Amino acid sequence: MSDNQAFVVSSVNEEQEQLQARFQELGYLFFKRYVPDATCNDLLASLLAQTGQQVALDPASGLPTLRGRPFVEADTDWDIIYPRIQALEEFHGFFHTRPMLDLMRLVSGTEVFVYPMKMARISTPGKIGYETPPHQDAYSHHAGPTMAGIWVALHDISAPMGRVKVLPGSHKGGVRKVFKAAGVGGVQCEIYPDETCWHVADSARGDVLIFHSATVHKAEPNTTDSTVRMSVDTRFCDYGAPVFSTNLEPHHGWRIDGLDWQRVYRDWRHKDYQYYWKEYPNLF
Ligand SMILES: O=C(O)CCC(=O)C(=O)O
Repeated sequence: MSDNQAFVVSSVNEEQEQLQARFQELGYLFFKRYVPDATCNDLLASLLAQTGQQVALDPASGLPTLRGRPFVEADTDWDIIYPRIQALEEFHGFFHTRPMLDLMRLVSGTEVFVYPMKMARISTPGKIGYETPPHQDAYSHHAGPTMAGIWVALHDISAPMGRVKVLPGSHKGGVRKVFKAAGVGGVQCEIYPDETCWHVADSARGDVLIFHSATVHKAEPNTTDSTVRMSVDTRFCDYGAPVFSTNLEPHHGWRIDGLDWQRVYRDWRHKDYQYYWKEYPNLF
């Protein structure tokens, strides 16, 4: 039984103390249309261009549409597409742009460190049961309390497309036991019987969700016939907080042959965001 409630919407025009208090209370902040349409469209087009037409923009709906076989993270098709996406300079650079950094600083109240690992999510239909199970990033990224996730909708996302939902206030109980699970990440955390109220909402293109490292969150299944949900996310923390070594790799670099920074950086035009963490003072 679930009694979902809508995300509480935050605005960058609110007082910083108010935003931070809400973040500490709910464990997340949801900002409507923070990222401009043009930025989302360009990034989405670049991601789609790496799929070899397996996912393409439907001219009628303007939404990514599955043209080939369904796939999920770590499937053969995904393993071919994902290294190409990881190699995109604009995908990595996006999280280092001024507006994105400003938003992270607003929530943190201090200078931030953006994790090198950047994630792109491609949730296709036809893969029910493999969606991201409930988990806490504090466990999966070995991170402390100032780490947070920042997730961006690259197009409008409605319920059947597989939205991301959070368990409000769940960060207050610390890091939970985990169990093996099907789906992205392979583990799920314990959910207590009284935890039936998730916060979730349809997203518009450019909506941003920021969630505390211990906030339980998960993805809904994509139950559409052909629409694909695409979003991007990364992690950040207060500058100087400890960052675990696994976060310094390209996402899935640990299991896809040749997916390393050398490969990722091969065709980049600038060096600004290459190996920028090497000087970071608190890696472990
Ligand atoms: O977008 C998704 O499907 C999953 C996002 C997520 O769980 C995360 O960023 O940790």
